[in-house]
Amino acid sequence: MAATAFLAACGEQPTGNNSNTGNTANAANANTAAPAQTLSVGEVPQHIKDMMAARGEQDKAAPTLKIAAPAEGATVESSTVKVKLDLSGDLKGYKPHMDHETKMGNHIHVILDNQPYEAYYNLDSEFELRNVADGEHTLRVFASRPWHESYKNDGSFQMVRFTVKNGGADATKPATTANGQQMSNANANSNANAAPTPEGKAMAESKAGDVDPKKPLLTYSRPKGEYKGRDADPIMIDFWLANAKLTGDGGEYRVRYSVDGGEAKFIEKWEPLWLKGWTTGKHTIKLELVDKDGNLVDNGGYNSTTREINIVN
Ligand SMILES: [Cu+2]
Repeated sequence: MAATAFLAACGEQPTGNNSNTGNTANAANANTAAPAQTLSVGEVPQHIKDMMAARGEQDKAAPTLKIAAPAEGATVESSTVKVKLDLSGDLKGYKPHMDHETKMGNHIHVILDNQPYEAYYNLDSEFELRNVADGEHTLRVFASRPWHESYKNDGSFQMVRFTVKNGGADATKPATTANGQQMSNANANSNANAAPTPEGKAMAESKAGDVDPKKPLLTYSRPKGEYKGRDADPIMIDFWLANAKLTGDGGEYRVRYSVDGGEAKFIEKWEPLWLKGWTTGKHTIKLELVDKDGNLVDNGGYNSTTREINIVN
């Protein structure tokens, strides 16, 4: 994995429309200032379009998820919380599964409280949230494509609240990762039929927000983790919206985003947004649900979320 250390941020010529510059797609407008980055809205990249085409009808599926465990309102007396999901609906061939070679595949995004999501690939085996702290928690799940774009039909998204009591989580244990694209770990046990070690992960300490499931709720999904190569430019912003319609979809809300604390921009239609022009290094992305006047619509703190990503190239 030739991690060529790579000092391109300064002095590159503007890359204009970077058709296929691979690792060198960066620093769009860096005249001399170091990590200057000018992002613009780009197209769905060709390799994603190719995957869409190869999937036939699957992209038009309407998967329905049910959280079988933990049950809404459940008390779990363990710091290991087993997640069990049922998938039904109009699937058109949609099935979570990781391809061993590409390490990609349909999967479910699983979110404890407002942490970065974890990927869940094999619904036939349980998924474990490990080291979950005592207290109240929310769990959110939704169906996702191999390139992490969520299915946005009713029923794809589910949320429950549960409580961990006397779970014995080790509070000194550090969060497993803040920068991890942990997808590839999920298949440590991927020899399909072998006695399943459940997928799962130790969780950072967190608590539920005071979320009202009937109120507008923005769930941050992408970007997250580490990006390299063709995946690093453009990068997709994607989220789940419950109980709220954006202005461009006939509603009254907007999603406001900003990168690296810069100028706020707005998303007015609920669909993935591909941004190009990323420079190598760490970046923060903030996503917020706002009303027509630009005021944050609060819901337990979840409607304003900032994540850090790392572009390694
Ligand atoms: Cu994903």
